[in-house]
Amino acid sequence: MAAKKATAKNALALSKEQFKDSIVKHLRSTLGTDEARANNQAWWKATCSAVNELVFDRLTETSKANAENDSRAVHYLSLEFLMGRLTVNNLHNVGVFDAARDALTDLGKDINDICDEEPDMALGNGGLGRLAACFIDSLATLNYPAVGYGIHYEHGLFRQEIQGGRQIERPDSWREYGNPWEICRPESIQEVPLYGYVETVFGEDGKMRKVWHAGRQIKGVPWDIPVVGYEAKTVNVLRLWESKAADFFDWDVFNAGGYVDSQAEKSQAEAVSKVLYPNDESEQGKELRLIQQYFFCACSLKDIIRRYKRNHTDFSQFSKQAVIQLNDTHPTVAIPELMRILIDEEGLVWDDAWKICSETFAYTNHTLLPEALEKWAVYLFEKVLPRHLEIIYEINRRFLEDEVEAKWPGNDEMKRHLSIIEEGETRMVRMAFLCVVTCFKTNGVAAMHSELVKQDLFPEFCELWPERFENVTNGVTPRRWLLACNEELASMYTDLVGDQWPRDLTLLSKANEFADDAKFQKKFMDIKHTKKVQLAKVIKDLCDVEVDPNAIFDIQIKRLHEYKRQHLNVLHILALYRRLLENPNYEMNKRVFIFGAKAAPGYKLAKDIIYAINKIADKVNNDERIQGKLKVVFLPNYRVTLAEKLFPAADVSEQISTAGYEASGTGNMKFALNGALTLGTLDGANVEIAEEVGDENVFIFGLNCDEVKALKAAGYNPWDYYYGNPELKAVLDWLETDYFTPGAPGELASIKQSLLEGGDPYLCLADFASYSEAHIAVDKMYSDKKGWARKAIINSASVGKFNSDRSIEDYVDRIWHLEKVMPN
Ligand code: OX2
Repeated sequence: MAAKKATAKNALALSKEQFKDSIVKHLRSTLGTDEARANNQAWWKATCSAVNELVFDRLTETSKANAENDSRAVHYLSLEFLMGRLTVNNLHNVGVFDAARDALTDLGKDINDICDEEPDMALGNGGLGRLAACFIDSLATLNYPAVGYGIHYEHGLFRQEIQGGRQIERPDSWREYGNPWEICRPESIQEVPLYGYVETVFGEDGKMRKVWHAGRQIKGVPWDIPVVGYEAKTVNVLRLWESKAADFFDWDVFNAGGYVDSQAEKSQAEAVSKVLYPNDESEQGKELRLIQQYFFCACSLKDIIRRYKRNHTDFSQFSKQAVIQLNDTHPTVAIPELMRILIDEEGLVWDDAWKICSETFAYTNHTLLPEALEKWAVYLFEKVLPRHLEIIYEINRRFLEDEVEAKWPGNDEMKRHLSIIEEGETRMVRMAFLCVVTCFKTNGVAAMHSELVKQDLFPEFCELWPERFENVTNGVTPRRWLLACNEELASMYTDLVGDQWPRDLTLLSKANEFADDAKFQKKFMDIKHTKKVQLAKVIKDLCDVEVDPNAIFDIQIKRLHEYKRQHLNVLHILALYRRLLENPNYEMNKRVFIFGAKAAPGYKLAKDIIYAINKIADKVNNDERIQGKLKVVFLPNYRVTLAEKLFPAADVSEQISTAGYEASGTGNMKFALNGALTLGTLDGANVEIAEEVGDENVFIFGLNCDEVKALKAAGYNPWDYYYGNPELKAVLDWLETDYFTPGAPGELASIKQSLLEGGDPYLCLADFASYSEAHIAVDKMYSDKKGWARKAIINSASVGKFNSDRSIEDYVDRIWHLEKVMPN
């Protein structure tokens, strides 16, 4: 019997024949070509246009329903949305994937080739941006009124090339030849003021007012990306702002004969949405970055207020109608901006404006890393956003004089400690403090992280307002991360539990009953093998390395960062390699270590680690002495599209951050869902994954969070571990030789240096022995085929909790309090 497929039920669904007609029609009338002349790119665009006939209709119906119901909506402000490709996902969500595939087949085209034409929409760095993408998918699927707001970057995250083992950054041009999913909305353009000065004026009534005379204006042009809910009638919008020079400026200067100046004005304005900052979890102290933040917040708030005013004449209902979620501190400047609009433009008094703001904004914290907690120099604020700085000062004054004084009377040290303004040589605005002081809720992204947010990051704020702190554990959309990326496993689950699991992922738990069933195990592991064969081909194509699909595929894919400890993985690989060289009979299953990671362009050590992985791979993969038992692969240009091929093919999921540093992780969830076993520390959501799948089905190693803190407090000395563990010493010393970089000794030495002289801030050496033992346990377990299959099944079947639909329902219950709206 042919495997059943989960496809979205859809009253509007097109038959194969209708789809064919529609594609051909669009080839001709939209793209000006025909079946004979069209290239794959044209076929792809025609396919998208055919889908859009369904999608755009629903978009209109959704916005009509929301307007008619005057429904409360969430506005998700995020500097990053890591959408990846949309075609396959949209086909699935609209419920026409099969029709499209069959139509294209009839037309002589392979749907995979056609969909491969789509560039990734990489408007984000990593987990934070991908989370935003999963969340808007879930919001639409659950029929909640929601708008995602962000920046329409001309260039997304850089394309990574590897040359001579090193990362080279190339510009990403995702929309160079147009993007069929986006709609420009010139009717909703917004003006954004910048720079200038603030004037105090007194009205005829004697009342004081502030007037901001901006020195420059730019305009924000909205581009709407439809967000198609699964099986849902809802199509929400992701509205991304593109910056352009404000028209009148061009003309004034131009008419005065300043052609060159008018061009400069234009390119300065356009620079604002030109590039995504390629930093993950580190502050980027650039004026342009502050302007980016303000630009998209200002445009989005104006848009929200414009929509609100369609049904309201005053602001009394504003916080009932709109909740604004700040995705990390990047959109914090929306807070003083709303205060400014309400007071300076709408004429509200401070207390009323403050009440609205503090009932409207909520804030999600994604990291505890001190370098990622944004601070902006006061002088920069003063220059770019002078009125906003005044407002921040006033928010701070009231907070310190009223709330802090009441709780800790006369305690100036506490005031200094909690002030939104950090005193020092360069005075700074602490954005996270501004969020916590204003927002009605602050949440972390996994249970453990949310506890640390309360205990370590904001303990005094938590004492002041314990009710403001929440947890919402992250999740991932099962539509993209199982249904679309692992067709084979998806069909198997549909056979087992019916076609509703892409909404209710807990249905998969039925597979637990079959975890010991030989036939079920075989089917499950055959699928894993198929996905490994497919990945092996990708590896051959991209890296020219042959890997054996019978080997253990051990994968670490995430941004390159010291706290994520790719270098701990490297040290262990070297130890294994050394064992194999010393003892050719060393018993182990064949193992392929696969990495995918981008390093921030300015992050030297992270780039050195990429270089080390590639150099070690060159050596290991070509060393005949080890008989192919060990392979190392670094896949270039890790991104959503590559991730979709990696998660389904993994046996082992490397989640090895120093405990207490990874807020949640979401890759860990995608791996488990696709049947990989976690090898990880008790960090972030690993803790909850272990709870769900059972401790016996994960490999936990290393220091826990309290032990990390204790070791650091006691004075951690990495040299103790270096001298105490001969194998560790040997592999570290190896890095200083020219073994992996013939003729160039010392090229990999920076890693050793950071781990010894550099103090090993992320405790790689402290965790090495335990990590190495855990790997032995992995290897042993893999030899027990049935035992492994059982664990893989249990993992996949037991992570229903990590559906991003559940995360969204938690946000709705605990923070947003939305009602569903069903479009017609
Ligand atoms: C990431 C966190 O590092 C990761 O742990 C988390 O899963 C993800 O956000 C989504 O919540 N930039 N990226 C993150 O935090 C920041 C800041």
